[in-house]
Amino acid sequence: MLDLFSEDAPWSEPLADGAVILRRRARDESEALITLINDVAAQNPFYHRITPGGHRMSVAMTNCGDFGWSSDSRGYRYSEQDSASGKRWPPMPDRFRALAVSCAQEAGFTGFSPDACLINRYEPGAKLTLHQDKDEQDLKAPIVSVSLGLPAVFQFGGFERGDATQRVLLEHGDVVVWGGPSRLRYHGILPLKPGVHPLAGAFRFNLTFRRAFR
Ligand code: MD3
Ligand code: FE
Repeated sequence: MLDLFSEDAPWSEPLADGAVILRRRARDESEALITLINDVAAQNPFYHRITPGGHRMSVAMTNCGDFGWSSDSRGYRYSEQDSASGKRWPPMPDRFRALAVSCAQEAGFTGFSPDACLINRYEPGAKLTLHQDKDEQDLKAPIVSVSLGLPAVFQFGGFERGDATQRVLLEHGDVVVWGGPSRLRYHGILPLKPGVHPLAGAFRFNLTFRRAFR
């Protein structure tokens, strides 16, 4: 049916200089995206990485694309292989790339060409403490993040760990584009509340599309 009232259509919310939330932007294709996540995970399973400090991360991760981000006792890095299995990462599905590129474009970033997609899986209680994403070579390229499944409270701060933070709820289908001056802001995810999502079950998934190497 034609959506005459468009209360159902995606909308955008500016968050900070260089950062915009495209609310529900991925909702209509979310079922296909979750199927593709499961396909990737069937090849390179979600895994709770160990930080260089020796802690097991509460978020489980896998990747697709030419490069994937992971950590082990030796440190954090982007690499062509999954250090857990020694296998290459599965290719980035065309549908993933197309979504990331068009969302970046809608946010004003032309020419985005992601070479890495990190896939995070949150279970109840899983969190990501405040951090910066700065392992990428080209900090002029934005990061595009896609939230699927259970909602989570996202925290975003300033350019130093101790700066004040804002809290924003990220829900199923929300896309956030981070670039320009926001690219190096501290950010994190508060512990996930338990729940059941009709498409994602007891989980929250987050895709982050990145340009790791020039
Ligand atoms: C702000 N992921 O994977 S997405 C990460 O929901 C990460 O799983 C979170 O932080 C998640 O590194 C947050 C939103 C996000 C992603 C990257 C950013 C916000 C960002 C990079 C710079 C500034
Ligand atoms: Fe991050």
